[in-house]
Amino acid sequence: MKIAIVCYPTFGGSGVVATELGIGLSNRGHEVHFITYKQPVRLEYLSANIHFHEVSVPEYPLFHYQPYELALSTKLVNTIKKYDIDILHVHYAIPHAYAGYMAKQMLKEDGYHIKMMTTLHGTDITLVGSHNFYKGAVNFSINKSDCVTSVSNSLKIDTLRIFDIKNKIYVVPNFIDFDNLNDDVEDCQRHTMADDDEMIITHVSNLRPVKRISDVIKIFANILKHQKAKLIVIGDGPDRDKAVNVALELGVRNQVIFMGKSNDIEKILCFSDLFLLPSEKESFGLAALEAMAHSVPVISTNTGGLPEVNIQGKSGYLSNVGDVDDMAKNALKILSNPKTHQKFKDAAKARARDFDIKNIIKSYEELYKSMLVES
Ligand code: GMT
Repeated sequence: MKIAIVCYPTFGGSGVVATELGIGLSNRGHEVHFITYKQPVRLEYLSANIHFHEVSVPEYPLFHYQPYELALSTKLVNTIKKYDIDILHVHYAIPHAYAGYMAKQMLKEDGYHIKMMTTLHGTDITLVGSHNFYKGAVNFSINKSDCVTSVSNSLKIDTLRIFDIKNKIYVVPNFIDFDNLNDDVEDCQRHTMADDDEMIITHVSNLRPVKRISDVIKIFANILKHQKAKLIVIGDGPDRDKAVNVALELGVRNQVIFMGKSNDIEKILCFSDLFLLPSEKESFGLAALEAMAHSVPVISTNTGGLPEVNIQGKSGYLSNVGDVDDMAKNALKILSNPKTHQKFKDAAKARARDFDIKNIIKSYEELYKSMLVES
């Protein structure tokens, strides 16, 4: 099939999922066209089967906001026609489903009927999309999609609760490409980060308020009362300064390493002992799944789709949002004994294997095929 993928090309989870899916589809012989404003961060190479089409938005001083949706719709129409695309797959409803619908309508005028799948990722529904400023347009464009998927059952339930959705929502979870996982322990540079007697605790996110980065620091400070450790924070965002201040207030600043945005998360995960994800909301928690794939147990909240990924008492533990004492207690339970730690590490990896791309990608292919069969 010829598949056009629209996504955010940045470090966010939805862009990572869309990019890995496109690479996976191309490995299975499909022709994949990424259409977005920048080459996606995880798309390191282009090949005969993977193409990238940049959406440019010229600056014009009359506009307070440059009309990205118009540029995207136009680019979609031109690319779909030029490459005879079969399926348009948009990731993150805002504004991609809306621009995709406009492209569909424009193409219809020329007798070209493209099928559009919209994959809902989380904040497009629970945070941004539910806002009254956007809700009508998001609701409309989800209903106008030929197929709608969500990355967890929890997100599906949220979508049906928040919006008035007429079409079926298929749950297709996020995944890990184990064949391309860089899990080579010889690469591990643990000694560069921590002393031999220190545990390495990791958090990866965009440091937005929904991630509750202050809780990450508080949990870590509680752990430090009983266990020598370092905290590595990967990613950047609006709450970084707040996190630095909390670390200073709690007297743990010297034990926290802020690494900023990184394309080398695997290198950190390979020597991480524990992963913290105390989010307020999380439709799936791809960062937690990636940690588990590297045998890192997860301490998370029990919000949204996290219980569909992290299994209580096996791959890690789940607590109520904000209960930093419980999260620290659970972390120490895992770390206090090497045998227990190893048991959790093995279970985390085993659980992550349930999300192997080899199984998940087939669900997308089946849905694409069924869309093409419908007239
Ligand atoms: O977590 C974020 O803020 C980024 C956001 C995104 O859209 O890139 O992540 C969402 O999609 C990811 C991929 O499907 C999910 O793993 C995250 O749980 C989800 N984030 C939230 O629901 C807050």
